[in-house]
Amino acid sequence: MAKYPGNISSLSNVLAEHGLMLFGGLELSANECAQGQEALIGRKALLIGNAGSDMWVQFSKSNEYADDKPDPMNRWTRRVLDDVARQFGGRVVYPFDKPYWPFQRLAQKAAGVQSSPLGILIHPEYGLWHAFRGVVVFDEAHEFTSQINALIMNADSLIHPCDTCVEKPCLTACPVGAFTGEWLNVQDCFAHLDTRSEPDCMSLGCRARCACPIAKTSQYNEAQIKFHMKSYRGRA
Ligand code: B12
Repeated sequence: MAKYPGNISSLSNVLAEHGLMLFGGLELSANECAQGQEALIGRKALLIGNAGSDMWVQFSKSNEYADDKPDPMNRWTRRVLDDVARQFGGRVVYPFDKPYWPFQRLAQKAAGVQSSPLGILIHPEYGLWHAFRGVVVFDEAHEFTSQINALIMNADSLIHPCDTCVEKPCLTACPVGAFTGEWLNVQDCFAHLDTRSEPDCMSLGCRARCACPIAKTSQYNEAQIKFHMKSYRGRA
């Protein structure tokens, strides 16, 4: 069996150099696999992502950020995580590759995150200010398998951060009421973004997401918010 450097903590340390973090581990079931990837059912995997602005600090210093080509963050992510996976002997699946892997379902199983009233998953420590960048999948025989078993969590014991939030300002902050409480009306949202009228969510960020009182200190910085709004609006 191949020997990889250290353990999952070493992998976390390498991720931290890029502002990335380990959100948790899981065993993939049919519910967490993309169509056509059923061969991976039963494999152990690690969910990688970012919270706050640590990743932004690293990404915004990269060639991809500056090279003026499409999808800089996806290209940066692929370069960094493919390299990490090479070092530790796994393969990465990405949230932006098609057919899409159900990252929100995957994250609920691996990371103890649950749906907010906005539909985006809310994390007990980082609130709405996190995202997922990849899942590293390992062979059955990989030495990390038993370590991942120890990371697998019991979803029954989770506290939902929104349970203590009585006012739910997220549901009333959108200037065009695009959140129905069940889903986001993307057309209404985009129509408002295109007017650039006040409040200008393109530069200030999604008013609903910013209204969330949980984990304000993890809120993305101004440049990061603008970057994500631009890439969100660019996807029709
Ligand atoms: C396509 C897509 C979109 C489309 C959704 C269209 C649709 N409903 O089909 C659009 C462009 C609208 C979108 C928007 C956003 N998205 Co989106 N999106 C995706 C993507 C790439 C694929 C979703 C998918 O089809 N999955 C496959 C199916 C089988 O899995 P599923 O879990 O059942 O997927 C459903 C949900 O994920 C849902 N969905 C996707 N995005 C969002 C966002 C919200 C708010 C809600 C309610 C649902 C939702 O649509 C899927 C199909 O019904 C995922 C990444 C991924 N691979 O999952 C990110 C993802 C779900 N999106 C994400 C984010 C953050 C957003 C934005 C906030 C973008 C931003 N600016 O940062 C916005 C939401 C805007 C807002 N104001 O809240 C994150 C969610 C993280 C989290 N904490 O939950 C993901 C996981 C990407 C990531 N790298 O982390 N998104």
